[in-house]
Amino acid sequence: MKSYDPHEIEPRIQLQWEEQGVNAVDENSDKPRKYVLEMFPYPSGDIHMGHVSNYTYGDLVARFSRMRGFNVLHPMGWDAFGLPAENAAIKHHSHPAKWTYDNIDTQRESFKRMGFSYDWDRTVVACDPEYYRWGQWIFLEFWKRGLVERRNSPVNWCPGCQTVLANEQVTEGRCWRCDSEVEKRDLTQWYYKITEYADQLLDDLDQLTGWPENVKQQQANWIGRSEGANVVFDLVPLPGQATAEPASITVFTTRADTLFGCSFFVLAPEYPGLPELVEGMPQRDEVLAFAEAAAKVSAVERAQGDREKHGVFTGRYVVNPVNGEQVPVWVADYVVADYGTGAVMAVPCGDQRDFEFARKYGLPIVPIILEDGDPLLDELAGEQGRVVDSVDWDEAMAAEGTLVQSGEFTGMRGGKHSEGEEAIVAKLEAEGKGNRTVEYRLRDWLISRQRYWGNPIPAVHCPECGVVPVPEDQLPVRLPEDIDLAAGETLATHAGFVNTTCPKCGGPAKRETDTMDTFTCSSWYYMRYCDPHNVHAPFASDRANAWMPVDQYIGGIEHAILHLLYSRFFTKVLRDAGMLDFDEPFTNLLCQGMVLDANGEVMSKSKGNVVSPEDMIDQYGADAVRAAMLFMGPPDKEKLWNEDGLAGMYKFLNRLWRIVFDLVGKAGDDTLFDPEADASKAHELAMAMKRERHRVVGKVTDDIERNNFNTALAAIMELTNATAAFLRLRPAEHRTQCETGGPLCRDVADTLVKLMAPIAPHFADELWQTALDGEGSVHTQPWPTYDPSLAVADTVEIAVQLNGKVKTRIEVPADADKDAMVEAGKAAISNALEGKAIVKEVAVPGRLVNIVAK
Ligand code: ANZ
Ligand code: ZN
Repeated sequence: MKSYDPHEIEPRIQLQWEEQGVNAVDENSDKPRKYVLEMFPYPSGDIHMGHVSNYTYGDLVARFSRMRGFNVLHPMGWDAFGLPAENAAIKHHSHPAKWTYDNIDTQRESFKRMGFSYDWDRTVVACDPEYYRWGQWIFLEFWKRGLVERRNSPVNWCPGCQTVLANEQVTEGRCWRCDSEVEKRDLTQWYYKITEYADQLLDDLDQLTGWPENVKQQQANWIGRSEGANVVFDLVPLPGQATAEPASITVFTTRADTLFGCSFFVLAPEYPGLPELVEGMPQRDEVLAFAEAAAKVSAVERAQGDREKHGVFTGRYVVNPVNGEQVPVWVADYVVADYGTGAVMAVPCGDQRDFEFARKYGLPIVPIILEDGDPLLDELAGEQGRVVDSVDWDEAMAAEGTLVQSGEFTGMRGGKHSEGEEAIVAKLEAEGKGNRTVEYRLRDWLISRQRYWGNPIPAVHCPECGVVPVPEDQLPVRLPEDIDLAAGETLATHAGFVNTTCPKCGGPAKRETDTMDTFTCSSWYYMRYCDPHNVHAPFASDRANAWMPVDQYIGGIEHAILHLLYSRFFTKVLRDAGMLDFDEPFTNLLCQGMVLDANGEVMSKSKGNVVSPEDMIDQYGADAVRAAMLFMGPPDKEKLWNEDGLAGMYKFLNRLWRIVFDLVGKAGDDTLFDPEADASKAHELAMAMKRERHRVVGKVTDDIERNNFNTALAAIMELTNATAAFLRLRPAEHRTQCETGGPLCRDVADTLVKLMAPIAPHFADELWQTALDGEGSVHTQPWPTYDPSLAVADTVEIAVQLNGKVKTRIEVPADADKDAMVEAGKAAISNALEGKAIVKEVAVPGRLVNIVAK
């Protein structure tokens, strides 16, 4: 037996895989297809432990699926546009392409060292003109479909990255990438109209039964569909004014049922009609100064409930349409401009934000909805008009209850979608004072970026024809290679790029110099993998429809909103364009948990606690690293990386290596025991091993199908232990006169090697080829089958008690009923029972028999 040497085995086996093409997809195979995909990485250079876990999970699923008889598509590529490349180029006076492709080379080597089974022939690189060309083509397709728009609006500007950001890329007022405070600027930008798909993106979440609930919840919250009503409040004209200039203000509310409790009105600081509203008022200067200062507070911060709220009174009043009451109009920083109408009917009784604001500024809190059991309910019983106009509560009322002091609606249930809400909206509609409507939190996707290293937006600005799309046959619009970013050159200053002719009139024109958000590249790369060399289209529909949707997608939870939402959007648009015949791109989604250091801290360069996968491979080999990662815990949970676990796994592999050789040595020996007939200790241990073999294959199969990789490996260890217990017997004990033990040993060896193949692929292949003398690669072998009826023990050991004291232990058939157990128990202690009268017989299946006798 040779010893286990991963450093010798792994590179050699990797070469074999390449030569034999075991990872290549066969488009003509008639096996059922399976698409296993991990999110493609940004080529940042060295791989980290997060890559190791994510891609090890995917590789395990891919290898398992191949052995299960699937034709597996398992590709890899690079999300290669983006700022870090540009920044590195500026720093080193080089070109972003060089940095990017160097990093891709490094990363590809690391992935190969890890033994990941990608079909490298299908690689997609986002900055390759052959790929981004089709991203431009898709942009034009979106444009044709009315889903592209250029508009001027306040946008998020990151001073650090010197570019605009999508709403989704701003967290708590800061840039998702560089953490700079984001500013609002008015700019003309390009948008994808994702809001047109808001309903579908929300409703189709129901189809995604293979997605984690929390991801679906985050998407639903982000889309934020709210069903409610617009309600019109007339403005009270100023004294001496014939009519108010804006005659009314409309609000969006989900709680029209609370209208009788509206005691003031709040406008967002950016509310468009605000300057006119306060023109000529004594409050004018104060209001406008407040609005200017408050506008700086980001929408996200304003939406945070726990922020201190500020506001000023405008001096103006509006009329409540249900009771004619005049309510004061305020401006406050807790109302956002781009939701609903930017105006709110404040109901401090029912809304906590309004409640806090009312408390702070001494505005009335009128009780109009009460929880069941509230003592005020009795006091107000039957009163339609207002009796109580203030309360001393600590917080706003619960969301549902009974309406009080609400005119004809008094006594009805109140709440979202309640009886009261419906009745009041019906009345408003009848009087022309309101209408049902739906609001979304989702905004159109701002896709233009003022950076070089991205996919150029294929448009031309012509003084005669306006904004003109670049014709398809002129794609791709290539990024110029001769650019000196370090010298401050940009696409906009690159004369060779900017100056062009108009595709429509042929006159002199300027190219669009914005590039697309890199999330556009990652929104369809998985479609390109299905047909990566197509030169006529992004992909052929029949290829994409044959492989997709992706059966198992694996990636980080940080993509719960952005990437997954955008990909779902692209899928639906391309489906509507007739290119795809399914609604959702990813059937099953696994979001991996972070890999932390041994103390539970995030690994980072600044903390100096980064564990290098390359170092670990140098010491223990890739298979041990893979297995240790899998064993560290459930894939969707956080994992604490520690090297002891890795060292332990390396030991396990060594042990298993010897066991497999040992088993094979016994397999050839036809003088072994007879596992079916022999009653020796050897027989017992052999039967236990055989049971474990069937049980464990069943468990590993189920576990991997449910992505429980750590428990699958734990089960393999249990089979290993059962095998070791058998092998530990002295050789003489194995030998009896029979011939059936050999095949069992051979079968267990074979099984162990195949079960390990998706986990430690080089290790298993080497054992397959040497110890087991197998044909070709283990990765082209079928997955072991099992017989559940052989997985259960046929006897169990039970305790036999006399008056509660254990007298002896006996074996009974595992399926023995209570009577049989009692009979066997009585027989086993018949001596002790002699001369006694039996009072009671108790049997606990699988555990014990107790005889009570006097
Ligand atoms: C009156 C009311 C009474 C409200 C009550 C709530 C509770 P969702 O469910 O998130 O859609 N609102 C409307 N526009 C707003 C804006 N631009 N900025 C801040 N808040 C705004 O929230 C809808 C509710 O948010 C609306 O219903 C409105 O307050 C507030 F007991 O109207 B409600
Ligand atoms: Zn023109």
